[in-house]
This record gives sequence, structure tokens and C-alpha cells, in this order.
Amino acid sequence: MDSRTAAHVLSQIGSLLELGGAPRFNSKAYQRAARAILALGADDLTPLLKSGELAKTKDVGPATLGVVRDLIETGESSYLNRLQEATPGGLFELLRVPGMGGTKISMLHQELGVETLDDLEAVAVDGRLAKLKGFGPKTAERVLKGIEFARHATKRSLFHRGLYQAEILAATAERHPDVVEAIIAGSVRRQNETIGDVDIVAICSDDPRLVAESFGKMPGVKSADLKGNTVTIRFVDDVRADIACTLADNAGFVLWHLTGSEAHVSQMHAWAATKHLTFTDDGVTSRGGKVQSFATEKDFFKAMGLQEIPPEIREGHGEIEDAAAGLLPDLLTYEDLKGVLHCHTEYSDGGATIEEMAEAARERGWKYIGISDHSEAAFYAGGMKRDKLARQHDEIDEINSRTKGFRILKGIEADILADGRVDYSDETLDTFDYVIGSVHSRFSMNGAAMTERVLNALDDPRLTILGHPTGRLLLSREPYAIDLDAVIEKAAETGASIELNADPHRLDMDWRHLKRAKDLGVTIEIGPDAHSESNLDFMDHGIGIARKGWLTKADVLNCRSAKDVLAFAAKRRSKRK
Ligand code: DGT
Ligand code: CA
Ligand code: CA
Ligand code: ZN
Repeated sequence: MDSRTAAHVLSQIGSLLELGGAPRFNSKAYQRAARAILALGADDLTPLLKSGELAKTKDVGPATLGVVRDLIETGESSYLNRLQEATPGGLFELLRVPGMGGTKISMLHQELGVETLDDLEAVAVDGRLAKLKGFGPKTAERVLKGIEFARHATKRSLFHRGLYQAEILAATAERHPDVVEAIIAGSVRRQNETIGDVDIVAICSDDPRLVAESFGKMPGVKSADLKGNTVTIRFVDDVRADIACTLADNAGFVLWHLTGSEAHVSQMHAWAATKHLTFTDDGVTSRGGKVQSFATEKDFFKAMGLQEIPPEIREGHGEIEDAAAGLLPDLLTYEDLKGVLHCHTEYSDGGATIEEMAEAARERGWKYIGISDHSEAAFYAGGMKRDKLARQHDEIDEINSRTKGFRILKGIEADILADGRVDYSDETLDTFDYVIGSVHSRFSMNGAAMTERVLNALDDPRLTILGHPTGRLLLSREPYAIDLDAVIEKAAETGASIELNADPHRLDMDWRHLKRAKDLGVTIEIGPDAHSESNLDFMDHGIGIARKGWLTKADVLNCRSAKDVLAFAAKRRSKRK
């Protein structure tokens, strides 16, 4: 019994418990155990069970251990079988509809006999769902949108999940005796916001085709398809992967090719054609038929007459032209960050104190943290009334007065109200070091009205930063209708900053717009939107996305010192009408 198969069984049990209306901590415990067992990466769990190592693994408890023992001894889980018999198969896919938890699904099942996405769609359309207690016409509408999402989104996952799968697979590949090194390629290497399949290049010391073939036979594989030296695998848990096997002498070319993107690769084909070169799976062929191989990407780009293009910007957005002209920007790195400005504490809906957040920021080597809790209008998120604000400011002053080499800034995430006014009076807004203005309500406005609302807010010189400008939640909520080009132009004109929100569900503004904003001279703030200390780590991928948007440290507000951040806000305020 291998790790992946066992993990998949545990995860299925977790989902079935959720569907059956079991307490959330119960189903969560199975999901956590599943991740722990997958991370073990064992081809055979039997010795780990016998030695007692499995029982000592974090997040593996007596119940989950029992399931694994059952799997090892009988090849199946009687607990899973019992749960499956009690649950119609279609209910699983309902869990993928945003906002649909186990409780709601079991209620829809009992009351209306809903068992599949199609059933759910039918009762949402014919009005039966809206009449159910706790539902309503608005919910029915949201459910219909959610169904659309579930149908399209099921095949992709958020970046951090893709990265996790890629790391596990690369580690597995490296355990193969004929593999020297395994490198993550594809959209994970390009730091994309969502991931389809995982791509791995395995550098081999022996016949790559044989190695690829053997990967197709590893435990936990549901189906495998071998083409050349690349094997395409679907695992039992529906994780999909391409593993391209190569000898070291052409690893650079294979890595470049499997990293993509498709647009970048096809533009590179056109570029190579101008040099009378063609690409095959074996390498690069010149007009005379001579095949060239490349051990490193560096060699490959050199032969193409190009600067080395960082993986993040290989998206076909002009990188080949700029690399040919030697004009690629010096993309920012994590080390360029000086601080963060979008953080919540227990003053609103965060989980940590100001001091704890500050300490966590300091540990990461930053020089300042801006606290930006929710404003009064955001009552659902514990938005702060005036008296609470005063207390927060006193607390910040007090901590700052006894701290050296680190500073806490007084920020706020103020709601942009329906008419575009920024929450709080002008006098109150003037008490902050800077103001993030965000839309948190009335998402369904039409595009013209929403654009007008945000443009109005940008006219307020007290608004320093426009927070998460489209409100999207990746794989679950569409951006609200808004003319981003108009917003970017307005920010350029008024000197406001726009946020790249680094929450893995948001990554908003989308990197596809960052380059344009930068070209117009808009300063970007990269915000973790942290609600806990560990959320500060969202900045890792936030930097990856900023790189995808071609940003350099000069383009980013929080790559500047605290003093310069204050100056930025002050300069904008001085434009007061
Ligand atoms: P994704 O998977 O949708 O998140 O996005 P990508 O960019 O990872 O897309 P993917 O995995 O389809 O392709 C990555 C690169 O791999 C692509 O630019 C060219 C290369 N590639 C795609 N399909 C194959 C294949 O069947 N064999 C080989 N050798 N390479 C392929
Ligand atoms: Ca891929
Ligand atoms: Ca692929
Ligand atoms: Zn927000």
C-alpha cells in the first residue's frame, strides 16, 4: 500500500464525513492525515506501520491509523466502503460548488433529492431551492454561478496546492536510482496563479525512455501514456503530471520546453525560424540537419541570441523582443521587500495582536509593518468604530516608543462605499499614515456604476492605495464588472497606488494588468492581506506574481523605506482639492 493511494482513501473519507454532516473537525482530521501520509512519499507503508513510525507521524491519529492498517491488510477500507454505500456518488461534485458545504448538501439531498450538479441546477432554476428554509432567490442565483464555476474550475488548483504536488513528485522522481535530478517545470515554475497539471523534468543517468516507462508503473498511478521520453500520468487522486526524462546533455532544452508557456514556446519557434533553426523533441536542428543539444537553459538562450528570460515572464508578452534587444527588466526579488502594508489584527478580523504581527514581520527581516484593519462600514468583519481606532493608535504609539530599528505604521483598510466615498470622515482619515480603500459590498453593480464608484474613490487624495481592485476569488468568484484600464489611468493621473493582493485566493490585480500599470508609472503595493502571522508568507508567491507583471523594485511601494512610504502618502494628500 503506497502513500498516495492511502492518502486518497483518507481524503475521500473526510469528504464523505463532511457530506454526511459530521462535525467539521472530524472531516478536517482525515484531510490533515491524508496530507501527512502523502508527504511521507512511501511506495510501501507496511514497514512504517510495523516499525511504529506511522503512529508517530504528526496528524496521524488512532482512527486514521486504523484505516491504513485495514488498507495494508485487506487492500481496501471497510470504513470507506460503508460510507460510500450510504452516499450517492454525485454528491461529491457538489462539494466543488463554492459556498456548498456538507450541511447544505445533505439538506438539499434530504429535502429535494438533489444528487448531482444537474439536479442542483434544476432546483435552482425552477425556484424550489429558493423556497427552502435558509436559502432564497439570491442564494439560488449564487448557486447557479457556482455551478458554472464547478464545471470549469475542477481541473485546476491554486498555486500553493500545485506547488505542493510538484514538490512531492519531484522528490519521488529523485528517489529513482537512474535519476540524477528532478526539476519542477510548467506553470508552477512560471509562478502562475492556478495550476492545471504538474510538469517535471527528470535528468537521467540511463536510458530516459526506460525511466519514463517505469514512472508510469509506480504505485498510485491510475493511467499512464508514454510518448517519446515523456510520460503523462493520472494518479488515483486525479492529480495529473507530465514527467519528461532526458540525459544531462540536453536537459536545458527539455527544461525550457516543458516550462512553456505555450505562447512563449510558439513565439520562440518563430524567432528560431528567422535563424533557420527548428525544434524537435531531441533538441534544435539547423538548416544542414545538424542537431544541437543544450545542457543548460543559459546555453540555449545564448544560442538563440537572447538574454536569459526568467521563467515567470515566459508568457508571450513581448519578452523575446526585449531579450533580443537586451532590454529585459531587472525583476524584483523577495530580498527587495522593506515591509508590508496590508495586515489585519484582532482589532478587526485578524487572529493576532499588533505586537505579534510586528514581531513576525521583523523576523522576516522587514523594517516596518502597516496595520490596516477594517473600517466601520465593514461590520461583518469587525470594522472599527472611532473609539477603537483611538485605542489602536495609542497602542501603536506605545510599541513604537520602545522599539528601535522597526516601525509600525498606522493604516486602515477603509471600505469604498456604494457612491465611491471612502469610509470615515475626512478628519478621521487624516489620522492615518496611509489609507487602503477597498470594495467589500454591492459586488453586483453594473460595470459603468462600479467603475464610477472606484474612480470617485481615487479622486479622494486621502486614499493612498486601491486594495484588491477586482474582488475576484480564484476558482470561486468572478471579478466584479469594472473597467480596469480606466482605473489604472486614473491611478496614474492622481498618483494613487494599486494593490497586488498576495492572498493565494486573490492575487488581485491580475498580473496581466501589472505591466501596463507600471508602464503608465503607477506604483504597486504588494499586500499579504494577512489575518495571522503565518499569512505573511503569502508574500513569497506575491513576489512571484509581481515578477510575472515585469515589476522591478522601483515599481513597488513596499520596496521603499517607511519614510518614503509616508512621503508617498503625504504627496498624494497634498493634492487635496
Ligand atoms: P497548466 O498545466 O495549464 O497550468 O499550464 P502549463 O503552462 O504548465 O501547460 P502544460 O502543462 O500544458 O504545458 C507546459 C509546457 O510543456 C508547454 O509549453 C509545452 C510542453 N508540453 C505540453 N504538452 C507536451 C507533451 O505532450 N510532451 C512534451 N514533451 N511537452 C509538452
Ligand atoms: Ca502544467
Ligand atoms: Ca503538462
Ligand atoms: Zn479587503
